[in-house]
Amino acid sequence: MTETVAVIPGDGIGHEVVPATLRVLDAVVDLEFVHVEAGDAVAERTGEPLPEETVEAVVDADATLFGATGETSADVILPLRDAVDSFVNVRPARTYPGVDALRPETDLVILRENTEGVYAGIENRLSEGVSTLTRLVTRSASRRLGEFACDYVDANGHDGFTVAHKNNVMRVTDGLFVDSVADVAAAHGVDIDTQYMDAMATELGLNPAEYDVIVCPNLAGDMLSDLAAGLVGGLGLLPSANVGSERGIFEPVHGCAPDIAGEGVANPTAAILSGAMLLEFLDHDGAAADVRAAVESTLAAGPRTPDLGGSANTEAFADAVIERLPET
Ligand code: GGG
Repeated sequence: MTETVAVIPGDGIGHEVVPATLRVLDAVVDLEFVHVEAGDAVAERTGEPLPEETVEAVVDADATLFGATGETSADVILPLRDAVDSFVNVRPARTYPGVDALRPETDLVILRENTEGVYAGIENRLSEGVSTLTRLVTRSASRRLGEFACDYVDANGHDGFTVAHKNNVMRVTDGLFVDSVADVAAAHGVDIDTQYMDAMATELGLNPAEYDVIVCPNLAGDMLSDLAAGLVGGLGLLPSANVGSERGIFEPVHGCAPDIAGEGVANPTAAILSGAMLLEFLDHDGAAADVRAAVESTLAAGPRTPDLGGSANTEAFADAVIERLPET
């Protein structure tokens, strides 16, 4: 049976990198795409950034390809992650031959808690000059992330993982986070170490090869992955997978990039590699490997987009990837 994929370009360069990715996916696997809207533009038109039909399409689909949203991100991607119970966001960051990277030795994966922390949306304006934000951490979500991390290191041949936290300051919330993840790791016999997330930010810049798999709370994962993007050649290279028990949403780590939106020059690598993660999630491992290999060889030989020093546009890069795919 043909699997269905909900497709949400969102805003800005989402409308450039997502169509390029669909062309690549179309070249390797037969999928049925269900096109739906979300983000700033639909909010401006209708007053609703996340139409009900979009949520339904995402819940009904086997997987979702998401581009990027702008000001309405919190109203779009956070509820969508909840809708498919995606408790972890998998964000690999590595370098590629042909790409000028600040730290070419970087090759790591961030496993970001995806439902809680300061992204749980519990904010209040108490008075004109006072606002509060509640940081939510539960044992169950932290353990679930820990279980995923243990399975992930086993499945991918890693020795263990590093937990990023700040439990010297956020003693109660990150105390619970670290203890819960550590309990699970101990039960699985998986080695872990722990590190303050601010110290990790420095160490990542100086010695990225020290890191393999990083497990962290929600906001830390959002920030550390952007930092990692800076080490490997830019945000145009980082894919991600919001993984739930039965559904997944696959999105480039980058945002909607209003500064270049509409010019057709956005780097679609992150979106295409998110598409490869989507293919793997749907058990099309061979097709996923083909897409990755084609992206790697395109990055190595060119053409490349302007963010990587080239002059190719989004479509030309996608064409070059498609040309490098095996004949079907
Ligand atoms: N595709 C990435 C995107 O739309 N990013 C906007 C953003 O700020 N997302 C917040 C998040 O990833 O939690």
